[in-house]
Amino acid sequence: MLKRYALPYGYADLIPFISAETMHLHYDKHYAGYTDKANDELLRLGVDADMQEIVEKRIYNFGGFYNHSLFWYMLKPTGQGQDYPMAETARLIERDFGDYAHFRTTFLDEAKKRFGSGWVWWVIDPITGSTEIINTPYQDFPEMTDYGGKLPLLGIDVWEHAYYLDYHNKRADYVEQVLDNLINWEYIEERVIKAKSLI
Ligand code: MN3
Repeated sequence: MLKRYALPYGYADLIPFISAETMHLHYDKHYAGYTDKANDELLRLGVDADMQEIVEKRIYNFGGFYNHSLFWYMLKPTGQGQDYPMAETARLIERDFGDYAHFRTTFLDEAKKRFGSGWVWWVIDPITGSTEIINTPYQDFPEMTDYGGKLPLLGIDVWEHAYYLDYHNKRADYVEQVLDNLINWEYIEERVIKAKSLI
């Protein structure tokens, strides 16, 4: 059975960029919903079910569980930690985007390209090691073959439920505030180091 990952900070720790109300809705309602439905699927299919088949045919609930489980840890409480990429992350960004400013603009532009629900990701190709920014619809995730089997290094949820209470229809503002203020670059650095060790 899948268990919700504990929120690594309090519901109010992302204020003023994300309200406690949004966090309660997002973690208690939406994340719990994906987790419960994914567990219902597991129960219905039985323990002998082929995981590959489960995941491919039931992306929505399993993807919802997986994407959110990553997302909570990609964020840090307001005012804690650093607001810029650390050593290995910065090196990778400079190599593939020239500098952080260009990376940031590319990320924000990609968020605008995603019409409707989905996610924006900075991903690494596990074969070539090159990185890029992509968006995925609904609860799809970068490891899926449709997206070339990439590994997610950083992702932001751009579903309406992630920002509507705080930003109304101003999705670009939400993405910008999260990217500039709430990214847990220490955790992203760990993901970069781990991904590079697999290449
Ligand atoms: Mn969400």
